[in-house]
Amino acid sequence: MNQKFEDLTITKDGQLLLAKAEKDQVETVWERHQAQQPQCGYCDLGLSCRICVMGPCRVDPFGEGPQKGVCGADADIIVARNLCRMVAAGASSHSDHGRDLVEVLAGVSEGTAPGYRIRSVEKLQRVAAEYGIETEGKDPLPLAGELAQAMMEDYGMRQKQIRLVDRAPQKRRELWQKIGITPRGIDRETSEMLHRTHMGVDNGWQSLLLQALRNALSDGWGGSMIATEVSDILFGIPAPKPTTVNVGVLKEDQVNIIVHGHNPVVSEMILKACESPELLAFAKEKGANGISLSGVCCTGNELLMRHGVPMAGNHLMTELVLSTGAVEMMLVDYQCIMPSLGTVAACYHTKMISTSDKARFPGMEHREFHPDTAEKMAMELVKEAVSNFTHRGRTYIPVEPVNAIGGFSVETIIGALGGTADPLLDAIKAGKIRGAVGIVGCNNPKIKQDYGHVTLTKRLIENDVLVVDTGCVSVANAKAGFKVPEAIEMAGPGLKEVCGALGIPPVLHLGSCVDNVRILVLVSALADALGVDISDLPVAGAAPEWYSEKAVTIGTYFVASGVTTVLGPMPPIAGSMNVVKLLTDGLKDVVGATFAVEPDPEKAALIIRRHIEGKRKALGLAALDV
Ligand code: BF8
Ligand code: SF4
Repeated sequence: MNQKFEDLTITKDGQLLLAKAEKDQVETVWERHQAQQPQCGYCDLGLSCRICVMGPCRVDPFGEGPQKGVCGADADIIVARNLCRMVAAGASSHSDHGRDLVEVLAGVSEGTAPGYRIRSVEKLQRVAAEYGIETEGKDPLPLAGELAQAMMEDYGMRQKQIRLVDRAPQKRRELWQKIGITPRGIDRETSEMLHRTHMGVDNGWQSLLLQALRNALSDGWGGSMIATEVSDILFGIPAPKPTTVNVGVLKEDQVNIIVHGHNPVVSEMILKACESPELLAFAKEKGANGISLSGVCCTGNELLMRHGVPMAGNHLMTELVLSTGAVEMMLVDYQCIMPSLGTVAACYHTKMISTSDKARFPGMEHREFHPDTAEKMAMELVKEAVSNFTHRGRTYIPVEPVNAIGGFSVETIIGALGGTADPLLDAIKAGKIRGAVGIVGCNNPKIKQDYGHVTLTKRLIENDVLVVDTGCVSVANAKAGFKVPEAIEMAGPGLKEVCGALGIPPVLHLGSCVDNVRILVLVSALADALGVDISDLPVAGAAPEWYSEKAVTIGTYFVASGVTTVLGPMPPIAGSMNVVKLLTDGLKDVVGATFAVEPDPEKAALIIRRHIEGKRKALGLAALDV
């Protein structure tokens, strides 16, 4: 590897473990990324198409070679179709995750999911009421069954509109209605998106992109929102709790188990097994001082939010945590799990377990979790992890963990404000807080790991912009020390005063990627309190290091909901200036928000601050010249 590790990641644990991986001859994502250079220019511009077998086709961006595919599709159609299919894939991933949770909710109601229960009856009743279900005098279990059925209907096509769209401000709902993008069934929108991008169906690049907005909304206000709400019902509404982050959370003297993936259906059962007295005693027998569970990626965020379970790292750390040699077992479910992990683990004693019937990986043992047997399966697997402790070789845990606080659900944020959003609004009106930004998304080897997230966050909070984050950003920001109350010292004077009075950090951890819907709920509450639309608020979204199709969908539902969003890496659309112009400018006249692309986080911070001050001015609030 000829790049300096400091050029690849800003994190100390990442740099030190890259050196260790090199010594151990473990190949990493960065090396494979380098080996792929130069990546295909046609694909990068979105100008290649392999939708049908008259192709594959490509359009020459320099105007010298072919300008149309075999079927006659031009650059605009090809670029739009490719992007639309990314949105459909992202929406289906989140929504399928939500569906798995709804099935567990139904199982709890029927008594066929013994390890699970209703942890938040209050939220169950609240969400059931939103679905128009009579809650008065009903026991939680039958109520859970009715809610699960109603949510399943949301996935189908019987309705004109999915239920939770009603949470959006009235003006936004009217706008969606007017332009015809109110999401109907969750699966329906994804299925229609795939239909419309089949050869010979929708060949209007604008109408295709409008359907992409509707498809993304079916995720944001549908599949993902259901995933978050049902997770809260089954596992509890998150509340602030202390935790620790980075590779230093691994313990030399304990059995280390890592959960990776997204759905808390698996990780919650593993946590329960790790706490069982029987297995803790077994760990002692094997010479370990306990069982230490930690997470990577979003299922880790789910556990961190609700239980304060530590986080070993974000997306680009998932291979490197294994090269500590200190992990007895890693359990994965689905999404963002590199198929390289089994090969990395084979260099150490780590056991790799795949758990989902829909996700298999090379070099992993497949042990399927189902709601009826999950509890038992978790006990068996944790026992195997403990037994593996005696096979451990030399370990390398090169850093001390960093403290952080997670668990900021909308409920706790409003609670911390004294029951209404008013104090936050007052602080925004007074200019102590200029606005709020949701920084979301992944790591991507195209960008120095965590540099985009941490730099953007730093610049925003020092300029009195409140930051909320999710997914892999939230881990980056926690590692950087932004998530302890003392971090207000890094904030501007106004934000420092407000957060100091509330005893909260200037950067609030809102959860996993499906939890981006908490941001939608929060901005809706702010818009309602002000009597305006979401697009009028001094808020923005950002995804400085995104890589996944899910991130495209999230960005799209943010924008369709009225939140202007700045992307770091350029999506594969530059082959069509029409598509680029529509997404970065034209959408303003359609949904009141746009995308922007700026890989340099210093410049992205300026774009966002200008946007926020512009919105303040339009609301009649004091605005700064940025
Ligand atoms: O859903 S932020 S790398 S882990 S896609 Fe994946 Fe991106 Fe991380 Fe979670 Ni979200
Ligand atoms: Fe080529 Fe058209 Fe087929 Fe795409 S759909 S591969 S552009 S013929």
